[in-house]
Amino acid sequence: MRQRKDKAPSRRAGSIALMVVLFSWLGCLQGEPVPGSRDTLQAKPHADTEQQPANKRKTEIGKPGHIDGARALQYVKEVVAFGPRPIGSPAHAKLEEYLRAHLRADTLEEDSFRTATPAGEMPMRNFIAKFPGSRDGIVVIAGHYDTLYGRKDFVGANDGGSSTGLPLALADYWRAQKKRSGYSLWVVLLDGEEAVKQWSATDSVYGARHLAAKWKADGTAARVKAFLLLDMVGDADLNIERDQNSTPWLEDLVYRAAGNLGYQSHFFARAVGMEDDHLPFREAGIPVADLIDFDYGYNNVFWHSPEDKVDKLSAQSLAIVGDTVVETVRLLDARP
Ligand code: 1BN
Ligand code: ZN
Repeated sequence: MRQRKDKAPSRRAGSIALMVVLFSWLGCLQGEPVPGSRDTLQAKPHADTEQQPANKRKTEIGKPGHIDGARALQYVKEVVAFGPRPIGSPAHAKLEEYLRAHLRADTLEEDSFRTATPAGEMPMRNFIAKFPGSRDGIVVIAGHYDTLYGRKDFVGANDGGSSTGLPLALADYWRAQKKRSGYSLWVVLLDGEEAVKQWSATDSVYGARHLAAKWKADGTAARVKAFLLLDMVGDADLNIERDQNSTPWLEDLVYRAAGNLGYQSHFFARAVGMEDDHLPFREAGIPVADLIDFDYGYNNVFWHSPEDKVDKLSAQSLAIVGDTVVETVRLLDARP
């Protein structure tokens, strides 16, 4: 059994002006349910043990029909092996080649653009791999592939690595499915999530802002039924936040999906307000959910730290989030 982490708020997040709103964190420490959460299962940290009824039991990891967490972790390791991958770096360019190679069998769109940053004009590129479905409408699964700018000591296994590796494993899963009867699925690798100087509305989420504006202008935004963002999803001690900047009904659906798989103890024990790649898409009128574990090490101490390395991650966490995404897509497909 794994221990849950202390739920105290991150001082570091506060110091960089992130609005992380913690709800009743003292209550969490006492094992009480978080106000506003959908039920009390999250108060039982180990609800996904073998005592669960069969229909609530944890699904088998890495078996056919489920996301291959070991493969997702292998992708993360390969991505991290390029070294720090900030925009404009040689490692970033190598990673773009790697993404192209892995997604070349799919209908792959590259959204390349140049944009002003505090370090001058920079080239950036989003990748969009498309898996067509029979139903009208699109579900987007996205993550960012850049890492912290200006930090040569930061390899971003979780922050950048997991948000690249898990979407690649999801693409593998949907590619193998051949024919989809639900919505079309678009796996998006976003560039330029990290700030170049200091996180602000104009210095952050460059790729997301560009793609959301493009989709708004060309009518794609109106066809997107849901946008699921994956960021920092590999922590071995997995605690995905309920994000108050995300669309409530979609957050509820994600929680139901996690519950269907017996994973609810890894979801929504606390509520935060995240600023991340999902916000430009929300502004474009798209329902969004940010799946992020912003409790990475005690008090989030590994976040943006040289300690954000592969040894902190697990294949199981990647599989839990991956399976929950697949189940969320199934629930979206089942909606009238
Ligand atoms: C997540 C991972 N984020 C950056 N890397 C978004 C974020 C920005 C989180 C500012 C907290 C503060
Ligand atoms: Zn980051």
